[in-house]
Amino acid sequence: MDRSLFTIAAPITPKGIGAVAGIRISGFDALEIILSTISLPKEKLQPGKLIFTSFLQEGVPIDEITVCYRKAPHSFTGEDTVEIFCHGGWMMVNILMDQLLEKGALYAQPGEFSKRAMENGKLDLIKLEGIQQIVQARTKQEALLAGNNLFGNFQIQIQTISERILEVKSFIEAQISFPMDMENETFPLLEKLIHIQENLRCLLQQASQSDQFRKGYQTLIIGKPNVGKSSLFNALLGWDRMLVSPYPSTTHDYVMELIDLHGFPVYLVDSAGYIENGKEIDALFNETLPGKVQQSFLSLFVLDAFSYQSKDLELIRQYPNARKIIVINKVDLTKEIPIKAISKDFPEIPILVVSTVTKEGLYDLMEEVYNQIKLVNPEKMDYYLNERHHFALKKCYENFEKVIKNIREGYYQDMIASDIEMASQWLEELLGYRMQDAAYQKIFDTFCIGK
Ligand SMILES: Nc1nc2c(ncn2[C@@H]2O[C@H](COP(=O)(O)OP(=O)(O)O)[C@@H](O)[C@H]2O)c(=O)[nH]1
Ligand SMILES: [Mg+2]
Repeated sequence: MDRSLFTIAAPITPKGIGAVAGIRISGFDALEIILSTISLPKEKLQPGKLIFTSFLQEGVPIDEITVCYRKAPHSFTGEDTVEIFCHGGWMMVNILMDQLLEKGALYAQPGEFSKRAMENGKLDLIKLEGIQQIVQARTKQEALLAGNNLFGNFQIQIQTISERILEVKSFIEAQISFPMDMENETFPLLEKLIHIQENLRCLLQQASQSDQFRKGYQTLIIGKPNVGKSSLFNALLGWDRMLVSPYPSTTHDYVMELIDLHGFPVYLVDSAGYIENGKEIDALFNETLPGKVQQSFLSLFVLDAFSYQSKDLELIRQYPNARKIIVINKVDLTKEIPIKAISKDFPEIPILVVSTVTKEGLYDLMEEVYNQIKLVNPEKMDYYLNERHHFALKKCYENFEKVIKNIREGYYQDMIASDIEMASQWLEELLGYRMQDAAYQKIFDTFCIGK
């Protein structure tokens, strides 16, 4: 069945309780369908105007709604589109949807509105992915970064690089075709190539930062039983997520929650207490711990200031390569804080002194976590790139490296021309000019209904 011949409809607001809910209808029959369900004549539905009216079921008004008609091609999808806003909650939306389907609309599939928008030239691939990133944003900063992708700056940057590549490609091709004519040309080929390579390198750096941002900054809290890991977890989270008790081994699992740290998504993970020769369940936990530390961005090693013994540092020594912070907790209980001895053993590791009871030091601890994040994000993120962008950029860069190496080593022309061609094809792929239908479909499949 060719769905593009049909008019589609779907809720565009999430399932749940809210003052207002929206439905979008798009396609050739959108206007006719809506006119058969409202108490307004056609001439009242002026394009682009929000009109107040009633929704009818068998001629009886069942809800007050607003309707906005957009005439093709001046709509999100480029087709005739009607958006209606009824009262919220999910039930009225369902009743209205039933009516629209009965009048001939098909229930839109995930991403189907966006797909039509692309097919009608209303959206390009990068913008489409930007919308998806906004919808899925976990922090304000993420939404703002994703928002940048709507306004074409990234496309302009890629197009500029593409044009520069085309310029050097034309030069090399001319050298192949008309070697005599080109002998006296003073084209700074290598200089231009290096400049393009530098642009690509900066974008790759942005792509790596974006990858880490998307993954989030997993921050694992570890230490012996009863040092106050769960108390710290709750305190940093701002609510009592974990059970806290004076009995050792209250926590027996990894528990993760998301926090927004100056716009960065930080996944805080509480864990069980580390016991070296404990019961079976402790052994089980110990087995999983190295993997967990390795996949975490950062580990907070918690010590108890009151019961501190130098052998508590053993656990820290087991992970020489992990990014870490030492947290000395319960400083409300003692004035003798072993900070000097510890910093002598671990001069490189930041040490923070806190109390989850008085809350002292907690702000500084979060600022130190933020410092660690900044260390891996040295540059301002201008673009928020996804895995697809990263892959295409990497491929383009690799081909480019080959080009420069071959030119430096004196290989010339045919081989170089073909690598340059590959590099420019990867940029076209990035902009979506060369994508196969299946690859497109994979992107739409990740969309929610109504988008
Ligand atoms: N005095 C004091 N007690 C604390 C502090 N943090 C945690 N505790 C107590 O230490 C005990 C163990 O805490 P918990 O968070 O369950 O430790 P965990 O086993 O490491 O998760 C509980 O009785 C907490 O109330 C602190 O900063 N000061
Ligand atoms: Mg605990």
